[in-house]
Amino acid sequence: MNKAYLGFGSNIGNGRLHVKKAWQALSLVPGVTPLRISSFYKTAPWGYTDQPDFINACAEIETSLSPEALLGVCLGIEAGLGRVRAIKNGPRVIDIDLLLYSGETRDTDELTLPHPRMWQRRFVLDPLYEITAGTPLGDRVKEAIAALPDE
Ligand code: PH2
Ligand code: MG
Ligand code: MG
Repeated sequence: MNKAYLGFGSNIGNGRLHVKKAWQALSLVPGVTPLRISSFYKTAPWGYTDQPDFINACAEIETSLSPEALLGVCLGIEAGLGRVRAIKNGPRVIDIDLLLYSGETRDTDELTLPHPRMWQRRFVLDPLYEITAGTPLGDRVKEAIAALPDE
């Protein structure tokens, strides 16, 4: 069994509902055991700023799926919830990012592990800290939060 961390984001329609639905859908996937999800954070858009605020959350799962298979599952759930890819970093019904997968690293066109931008994004680090505080990963997340520039 492998432990993986996922990041959720939504800023079209009812973001809380979309994150909840994505989490429910994941829990139904054979080979995925949901462990915990953070509370929901309302965050200002990073990158392309002319878009609505996001709802963000992070979750911890246990899985027997490979990182590539898990990514495929996440993309399938995004599509099932109606995600259409238009503008880079633009508005989305649901984004499910594979942040960390045990100690695995990847650097392919399909998948980069750990997620290349996670250590710089408060909208990832705050919810991730909530579910990892008191663990070695939580210590790394806390350090990364402390290193973020002031807003
Ligand atoms: N995701 C992005 C780009 N910008 N900003 C916030 N607040 N939350 C996100 O999840 C987010 C973003 C690309 O994935
Ligand atoms: Mg993302
Ligand atoms: Mg994504």
